[in-house]
Amino acid sequence: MAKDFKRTLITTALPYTNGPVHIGHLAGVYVPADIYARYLRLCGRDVVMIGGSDEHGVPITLKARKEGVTPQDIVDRYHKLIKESFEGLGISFDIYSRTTSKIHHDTASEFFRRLYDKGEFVEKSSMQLYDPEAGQFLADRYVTGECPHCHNDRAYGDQCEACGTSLNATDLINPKSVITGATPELRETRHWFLPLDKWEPELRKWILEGHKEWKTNVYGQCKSWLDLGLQPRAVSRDLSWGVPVPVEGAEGKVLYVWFDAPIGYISNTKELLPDSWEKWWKDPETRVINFIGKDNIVFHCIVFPSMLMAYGDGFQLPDNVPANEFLNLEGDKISTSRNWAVWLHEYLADFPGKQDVLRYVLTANAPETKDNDFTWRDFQARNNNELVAILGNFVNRAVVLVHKYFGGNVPEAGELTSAETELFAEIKRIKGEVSEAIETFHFREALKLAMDMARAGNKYLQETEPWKTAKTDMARTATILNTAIQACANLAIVFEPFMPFMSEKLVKMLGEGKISWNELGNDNIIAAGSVIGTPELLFEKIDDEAIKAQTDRLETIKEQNRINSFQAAPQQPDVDFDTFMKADLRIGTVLECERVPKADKLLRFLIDDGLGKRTIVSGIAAYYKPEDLVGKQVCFIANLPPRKLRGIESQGMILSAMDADGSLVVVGPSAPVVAGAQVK
Ligand code: B3M
Ligand code: ZN
Repeated sequence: MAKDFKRTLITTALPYTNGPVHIGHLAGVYVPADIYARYLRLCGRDVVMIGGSDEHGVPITLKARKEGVTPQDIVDRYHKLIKESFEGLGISFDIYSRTTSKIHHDTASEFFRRLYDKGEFVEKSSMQLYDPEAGQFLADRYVTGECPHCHNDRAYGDQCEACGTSLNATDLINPKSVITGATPELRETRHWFLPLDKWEPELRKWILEGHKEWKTNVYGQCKSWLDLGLQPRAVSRDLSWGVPVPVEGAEGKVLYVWFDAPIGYISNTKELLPDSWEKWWKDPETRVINFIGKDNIVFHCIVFPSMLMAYGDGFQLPDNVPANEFLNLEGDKISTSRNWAVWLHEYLADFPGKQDVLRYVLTANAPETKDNDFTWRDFQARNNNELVAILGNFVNRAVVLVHKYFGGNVPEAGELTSAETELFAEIKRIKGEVSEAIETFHFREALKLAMDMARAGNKYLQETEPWKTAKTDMARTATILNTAIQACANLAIVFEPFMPFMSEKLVKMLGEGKISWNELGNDNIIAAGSVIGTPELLFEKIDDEAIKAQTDRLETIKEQNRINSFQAAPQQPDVDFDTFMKADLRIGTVLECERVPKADKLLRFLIDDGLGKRTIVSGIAAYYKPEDLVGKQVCFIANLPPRKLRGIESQGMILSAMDADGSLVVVGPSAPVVAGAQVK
């Protein structure tokens, strides 16, 4: 439990700066981390939340090359965009820095050097692919070629995205350099390896025995890595973008991005707290929590802890690594390269003032135990049916009624009845459960409980009916509305970690100053006589049009991806000219077109072919309404031998083009011609 520690250091995975952040990042890492940090702060605990951009790695250099700019240009662009959009969503980092900073380069460099001096690395030579034209070694994604498993010919040097297998660049069939297109050759190169096997016994003890409370997805992944047996892992690369390897004779080599990135947590803490950072990392009274996505588990639970143990000097290992699974978008995997994402900066522009709606939906639907799906329909429904109809509605009724009956002044409560005591008992019970859920990283459960508090408020008003008592008993009405306002104050507190913008607005409306978790459950947070601000809606309905704009955008992207993924069939062997000329291709005008009964693929055409009328049967019923084809001109082969299809004699064949998705489009002249015109 968090209470036993003096302070909590929260780290959040450092996003790569080769693109903006999307809802998958938010749901997986930043929203849960922010809920946790805000909750602890509200409880008055000592917390820092560390964030920053991961600005090294091969994808950034490839993007720079593609755009003809420097890697620094790329990281500058996305660091700014990411930082600003996190601020826009209210992610409350105490620092959001970057791994190209001097303090990070110095810290990472010193870290490597200490391990090197302590003899913690093994140095090994190996054969790596080298681009003779570019004069450099080709790390991971700098090589593409054919996958040895599924024979996809666009596999990368580290992974085949078609079959998901992780590869070594030297496994690829027909490898090509991404830089020059040249065929790479094998050359010898030296690298430093961290022998993870050395730390295996300690890792087993620390995780498998000491942290059985970790989420099952995290614990399970660690166990299977450990059971497979750990291998030494290379911590350097032949690359010019990154933290240079601080060893003589290591020119042209940098630290592997996964070596330097987690050290970024330390560098950023140093930058934030130059005088006291050590107690945040080395004092056993500090609790370190790493918020990450599931693809980062091995680096945070195996690799980085091994690095910290190798370094020694009291560095604390994480006390928990509450990694989430993945969020999908409308049924498909989120992908930066395929633009299949809801980008945070675009959301903020499209839905100004609705940060909390996104925070709410991503938490209500968080992929805590399994992959989950984000859909715009669900987003709309949760806003309209939960935020507007339950929470917004309760607060609005309470505030409006205080204005209506008491001129906006919180009335004095008289004698409490069981309705009031039950409501506050319920609020106190929920407080305990929300605390427990947040402290054990069950954020969606916590949010659901908080919503139950708003439901309890609505139920209270429904049962006490102050609009009725106002006709006969103003003293009772005063008690009810005082209670309702206290409930609003409780909601402002319980929702602060989840929806800080709403909470702030509500606190202001209630005329309060600072709130604290301690007050949650109290029935006298707002003093009688306080002036309540003019009623303002906390949430507004999101209409179908706004949702349609988003789903239309996704449709367009899907269409674009479909086109981009199309691979034209290889060219057929040559056909001699005379053979080709024997095919009698003509244009005909469609006189009649109808479905062939009991054959869902077939259409029967009656065609004016210039000589007379002919019947052709064609398998395109799935793609056309027959009536839409009447009057159209089509290209057909006139001299195929007649063929019976479902008892109908087909006298020729209508030509169609097959689109990327396999659908058929009839081929015809681009301007009207006479029926029977020959196609030459
Ligand atoms: N940049 C990978 C990722 O964004 C990586 C995380 C680093 S955390 C030290 O998934
Ligand atoms: Zn493959």
